[in-house]
Amino acid sequence: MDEIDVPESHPRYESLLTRHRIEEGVDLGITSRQGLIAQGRGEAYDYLLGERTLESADSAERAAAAHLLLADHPVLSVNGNAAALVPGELVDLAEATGADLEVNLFNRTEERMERIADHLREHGAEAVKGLDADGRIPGLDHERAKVDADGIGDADVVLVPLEDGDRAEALAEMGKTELVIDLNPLSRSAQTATVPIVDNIIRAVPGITAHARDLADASRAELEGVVEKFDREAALRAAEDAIRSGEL
Ligand code: PTJ
Repeated sequence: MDEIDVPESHPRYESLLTRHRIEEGVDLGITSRQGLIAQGRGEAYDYLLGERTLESADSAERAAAAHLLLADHPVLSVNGNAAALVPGELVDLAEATGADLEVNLFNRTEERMERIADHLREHGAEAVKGLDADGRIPGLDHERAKVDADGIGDADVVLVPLEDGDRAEALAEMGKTELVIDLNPLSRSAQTATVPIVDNIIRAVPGITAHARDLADASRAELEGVVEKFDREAALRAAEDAIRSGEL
């Protein structure tokens, strides 16, 4: 990665690269200004977690990969922060798992929807859903509820990175298996997820892809074994313990 003028050996390289991508996302009209605040909150948790993927998060990433491979219709939901931080990595994950990519925004504007879809296509996405908006998530106000009927509306497994708690809960209530990436283990999104992945999206998405490639030839029984072995309560507890007792 040669996007910033800082050597990869710099101790804060990843954090500086992340900030650069989010700033650029705002400049490109992809990320909302609220996305900058959300990133700041995420960074604080990442700092407390030691800016690393915990063993429990790695297990969650493997379970997420197994869920995506077992799904009839997996969808990766993409918001303005995810699109700025990991566009190519999301395309790779979609390819590795056969998932659809769908733009789904908290602060929805048609302009930002189009820009994010274009940005994903520039990073190799062939089809991007979300623009039809002919489906609704029950129990949410109008703009936030819009989804594609043949995308998230029809999905059995949805990956929702950096999601707002209300919508995460509403999706879970629709009976969908929800895989959440969120650095805050206490957030409602992480608390309601089938698989809470408490890790930076920058590390989590490539982590899930690596597990999906590793599991590509696994049988259904093996994949179901990975899903069953994952303990969401233990993963949430491990992340909270790491934050509370971390050595900085
Ligand atoms: O693009 P939009 O309109 O869909 O808006 C996206 C944001 C993120 C602004 C919107 O969904 C929002 O306001 O989210 P919240 O309620 O601030 O929640 C975001 C969660 O993601 C928080 O719990 C953060 O700790 C977490 N987070 C932020 N950055 C990262 C992160 N988790 C993982 N990796 C990150 N880089």
